[in-house]
Amino acid sequence: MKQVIYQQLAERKQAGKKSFTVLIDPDKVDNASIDQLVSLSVEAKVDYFFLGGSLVISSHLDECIQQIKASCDIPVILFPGSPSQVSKYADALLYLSLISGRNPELLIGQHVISAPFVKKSGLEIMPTGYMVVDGGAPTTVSYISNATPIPADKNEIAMCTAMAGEMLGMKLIYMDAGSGAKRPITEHMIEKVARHIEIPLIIGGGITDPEKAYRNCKAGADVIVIGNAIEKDVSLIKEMSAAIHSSSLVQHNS
Ligand code: 1GP
Repeated sequence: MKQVIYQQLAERKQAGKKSFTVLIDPDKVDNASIDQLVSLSVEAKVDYFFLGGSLVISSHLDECIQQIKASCDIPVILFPGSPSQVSKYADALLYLSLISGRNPELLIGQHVISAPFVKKSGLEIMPTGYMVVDGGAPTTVSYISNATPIPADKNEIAMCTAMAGEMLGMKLIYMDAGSGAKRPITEHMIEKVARHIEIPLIIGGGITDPEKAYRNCKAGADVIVIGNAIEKDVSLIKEMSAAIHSSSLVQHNS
């Protein structure tokens, strides 16, 4: 199986380089906004695009990806809320298992149903332990997943969940307070988890200012995902990127 993007993520982690990911919700973009987003992202040296969401209503996922791929080299990684959000036009797929929840459908059930289709897609598959953390208000992901999020102050639960995910063979851990979370994940929790796993740690949900993104990286996040704040103000891309990359332990040239 392909491991090109994962290899790059792992190497970046090894080198202390932090990565910035812009989350694109296909429901919230059109041709013109994609063009603008892509050109600002190229300029700001965004590392990855995540595409998807807990609930996607529109049906232009393939077209969105093709439009992005036609105008830049930034890898497009699917972040699917359901198997219907798999597109062969992307570069890779976060193969998410909701390890913070106890809903068997999102731990393994939907994977079984979609396995032949996912395999046939030819996408690079990245097994990802997905952990939803309470962000202060119900988010789409917490409602749709029908699973209790990890309480925001239970750092040990987060740590043990991430450790279990890594030992089960997950290649990435993604801790998410949910899109538009009122309270993003604390640095204490990030630190606790980062100290106990060796695989790359992705953090997202409710990050709205560059200082918070910077602090998250310093606490141990390897990849920062931002969606909502950029939807509201696309010009934030530049500042966010600068903050995240400046937190790298080494010079960020790529
Ligand atoms: C949500 O982690 C992502 O799943 C990003 O969250 O939209 O709040 O930036 P925001």
